[in-house]
Amino acid sequence: MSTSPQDAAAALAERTGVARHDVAVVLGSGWGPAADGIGEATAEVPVAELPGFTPLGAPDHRGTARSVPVGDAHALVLLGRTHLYEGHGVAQAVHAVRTACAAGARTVILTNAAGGIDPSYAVGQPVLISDHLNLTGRSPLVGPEFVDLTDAYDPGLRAAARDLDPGLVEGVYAGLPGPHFETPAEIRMLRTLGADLVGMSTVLETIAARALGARVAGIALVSNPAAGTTDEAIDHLAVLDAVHAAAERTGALLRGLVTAALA
Ligand code: R1P
Repeated sequence: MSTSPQDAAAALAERTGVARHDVAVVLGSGWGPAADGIGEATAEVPVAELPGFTPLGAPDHRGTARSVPVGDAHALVLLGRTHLYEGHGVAQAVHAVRTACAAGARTVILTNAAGGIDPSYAVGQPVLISDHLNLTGRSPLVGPEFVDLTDAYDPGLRAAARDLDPGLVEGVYAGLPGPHFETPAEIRMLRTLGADLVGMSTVLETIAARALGARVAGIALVSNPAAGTTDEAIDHLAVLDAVHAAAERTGALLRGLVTAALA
């Protein structure tokens, strides 16, 4: 059986009855409830039933793709993602984003739950990703594909997000392979390197989407203070609770950003 993103996009079109999805949203840990803010789905497909996808391994990553009409266009909302630490390889970690681009998406909105390195960040606060540090040691690109990542996180979409939610601040996201959380010494190192947020996703997806010419926006939800910045232990269930609690604000932001991307 073929596993190409093009075949996955064709299967998605058949299963959803929607020939083209204009914008894609990838929902990270705990972001599921925010999906309802984007709009009502006309179809929801388990991604493991599409070519090239494997069942998602991270807790709370439902593993479905929703087709959501927005005005005359359609958004593809992916509930959950494949992380590098799940062991399926880099191509698998970006397969959903490549499928979304093959399905027609010219804008990809990536979300995640992240540790807050910047001490001014509060748990439950969304932060617009302004740039990233890819510390996975990997790239989804193979061969001489010299993609410019100067404005990897689209300035126009960032401005639109700040208009929608004037309280939004911006920060640099460091993407590590995981799955372990970071040590306090690593967090001090990351702060020195210029990181404000840390997590285990997003950076490879951004590179893959930019290589395909899509615009990218990234929103991290600060789910916990990073290791060593407080006395608190880091627990994935608490991460999920913090992101769930912000669903009303983040859902409205996603809806607004999808609409702005389609304008
Ligand atoms: C840790 O709690 C998990 O949540 C985040 C981290 O990357 C890690 O997988 O997941 P998302 O980045 O998919 O939101």
